Amino acid sequence: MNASRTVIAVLNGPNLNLLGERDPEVYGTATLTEIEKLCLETADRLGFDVDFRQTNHEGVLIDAIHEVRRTAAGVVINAAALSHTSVSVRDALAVVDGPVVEVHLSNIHRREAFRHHSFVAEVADGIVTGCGARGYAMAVEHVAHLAAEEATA
Ligand code: CA2
Repeated sequence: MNASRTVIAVLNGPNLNLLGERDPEVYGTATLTEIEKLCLETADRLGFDVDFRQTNHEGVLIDAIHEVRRTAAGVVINAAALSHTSVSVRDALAVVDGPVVEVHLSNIHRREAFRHHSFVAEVADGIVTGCGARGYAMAVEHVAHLAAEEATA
């Protein structure tokens, strides 16, 4: 495997820093720090490091995607509400070298109609939605699987 691509980037969008504070029936009780720990443990088991970030700003999220797009083994992204609105985030993800897996804590298809469409989904290799915090572990595992597959192809 290419040594410069052993980091999985886990990128989080607006308001996810508030997890654990409100709406546990929708988003569960885990805080973002607990989700980061889960990602680190999952990735570590599979031989990957994690670069875990959260921002409330669209441009900062796009800059983060640009920063990791050539160096990360793959990207797990919960763009939060930007998933449903941002063509810019979608376009940035479209030029990521490695696999991209979209994750949502809640099942976006069981919620309001405006959450049913995701621009991110159009450029994602996979989507995990409605599996709570565990969905992040599943997404990290799938990115690791796809990245390892790519490295041996
Ligand atoms: O289910 C998800 O993971 C979402 O990406 C979460 C976003 C929402 O806009 C998406 O439709 C689905 C919202 C994240 C905000 O999280 C909060 C957590 C606690 C309190 C307030 C907001």
